[in-house]
Amino acid sequence: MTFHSGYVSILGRPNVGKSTLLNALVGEKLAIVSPKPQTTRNRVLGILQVPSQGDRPSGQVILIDTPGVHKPDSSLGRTMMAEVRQALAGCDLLLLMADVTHRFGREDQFALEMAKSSGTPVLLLLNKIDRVPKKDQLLPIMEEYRHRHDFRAIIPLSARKRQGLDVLLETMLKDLPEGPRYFPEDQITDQPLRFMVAESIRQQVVEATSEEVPYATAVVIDAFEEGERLTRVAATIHCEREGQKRILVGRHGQMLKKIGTAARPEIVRLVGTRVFLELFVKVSPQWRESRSFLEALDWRRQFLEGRAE
Ligand SMILES: Nc1nc2c(ncn2[C@@H]2O[C@H](COP(=O)(O)OP(=O)(O)OP(=O)(O)O)[C@@H](O)[C@H]2O)c(=O)[nH]1
Ligand SMILES: [Mg+2]
Repeated sequence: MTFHSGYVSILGRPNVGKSTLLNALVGEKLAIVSPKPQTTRNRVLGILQVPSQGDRPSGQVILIDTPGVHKPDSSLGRTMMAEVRQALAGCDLLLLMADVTHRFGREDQFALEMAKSSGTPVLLLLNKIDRVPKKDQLLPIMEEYRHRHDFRAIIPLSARKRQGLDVLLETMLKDLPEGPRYFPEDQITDQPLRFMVAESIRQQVVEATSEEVPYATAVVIDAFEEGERLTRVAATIHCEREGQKRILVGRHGQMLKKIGTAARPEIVRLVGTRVFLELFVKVSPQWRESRSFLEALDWRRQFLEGRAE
């Protein structure tokens, strides 16, 4: 039996459900999901081991979730778009995702153009079909897309309800070349644990706050000490203004406490020990424009620098 493998990047405008799809396919929460757009800020790799089934060959699919395609208005936004371009470079297959409950807009067009100019085969995923009462409503949407690009296939699905995932899996495997197993069989991501812990905290910040606060916050792990039975984590939630800090701390520190309490179970699950979690809030004016701050947030860069030492 042949073994198919390769890198598959998920591309689309913010909020279409890219991270939801990554998590659904891998079966683990690897990426933050939120109803607020521009949640994902960096490439998130998820590794799928696929056993053979019927005609379907076995293989390994290396999925890359990317930030939503948008016109950036900050250095953070430009860094996010650079992450998207890096995910497109050298991948074997693209999954262009659209939200069927939304009209095709400027950002969809932008994503489509990126997909076209990459020269990589593209599968079009029409997501959120659970929100479409009659399935024949999908036909005109599919027809419209057919005129936009010569897609390898068009697959309606619901990432949230896990509908259409088998068809997607089978199509991906067929479209990927024969190749090696790139990662060990038991590996599901390349993200370091401490970054996943930071993201668990950011998920709760995004959920608990509104308006500009989710966009103006970043989580940095200051200390991460893994013991056999207890892991000590100290993290700082950076924001840009005093007013945001007041919101994040809350009256008598209640908001910060709420964020910590909500993040803890996931952190416990991730590290597999008891957790001592300390959270701080700091105003770092205009961190979204600071190159050094953005570089410090980039775990891939830290990893390489750590190795070089
Ligand atoms: N009804 C429905 N909602 C979905 C589906 N997939 C995702 N969502 C919701 O859509 C919202 C955005 O999902 P994400 O997975 O965070 O979207 P994303 O494309 O990763 O967004 P960015 O990271 O901001 O680019 C969340 O509220 C999800 O729960 C789906 O199949 N059906
Ligand atoms: Mg996302």
